Amino acid sequence: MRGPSGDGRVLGYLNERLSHGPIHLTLIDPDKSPGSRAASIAEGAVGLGSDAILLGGSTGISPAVMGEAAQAIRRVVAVPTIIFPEGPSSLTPEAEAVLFMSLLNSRNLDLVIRAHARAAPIVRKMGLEPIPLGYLVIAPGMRVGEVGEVDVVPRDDLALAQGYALAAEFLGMRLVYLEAGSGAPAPVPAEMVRAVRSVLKIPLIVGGGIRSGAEARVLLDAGAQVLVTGTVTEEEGLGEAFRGILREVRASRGG
Ligand code: 1GP
Repeated sequence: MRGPSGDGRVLGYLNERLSHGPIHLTLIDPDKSPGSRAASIAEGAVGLGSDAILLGGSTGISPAVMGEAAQAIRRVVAVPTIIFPEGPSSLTPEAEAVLFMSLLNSRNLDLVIRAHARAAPIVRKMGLEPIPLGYLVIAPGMRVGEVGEVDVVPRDDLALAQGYALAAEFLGMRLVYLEAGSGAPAPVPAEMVRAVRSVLKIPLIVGGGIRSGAEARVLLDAGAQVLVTGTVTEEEGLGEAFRGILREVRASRGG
């Protein structure tokens, strides 16, 4: 289904939300939070102002587990449920869209483009909306840096991050994601976010290691347009840390 802008419905929704200011996506790992628990996190997060749900995170999530979580989430929230895939095996038609992402700085061609060739017919058959995204892993990279066989971008190599992000834009990708790695001890540096944002014309997602409103504020001030958090809700539920992050996103939207 195409939205009014010609984008798919979910990308159209994200872009419409982005036209009012920064947004927040809640990442839920259905292996850690299956079915009804995923749904209750999603319901609470959306109630606090999160703009969409990402499903993914660990390795080896079965389509059944993914599907059950997506179905449960879609019963309780109206915002899109988007797969944040580890590969073709984690796809389910129960979600609405999939981040169709190339791991730009992986040494493994499978993660740059080959797995995509296997996944694309499945995505089409399932009727999932593919959202073209350039995924760039910044040091320390954590687990995705290891399993993704990534040459991580050093935290002070702003030019390298800018180059990758621009290349993604020029290749027609619709979003760029700077990822420090789930559970990273610190988020992507603000200077890098600022540098990338200063050259990029497509929306910039920042995730990995965001655990407080203060950290969110620094990234938003640097120009992050989409913040992704996962660990904070897995570890602390919808408590003060998560609320603080959402408060900062809302404040940047002017309310
Ligand atoms: C991981 O960027 C996301 O892919 C979220 O990271 O789990 O550290 O919030 P956290």
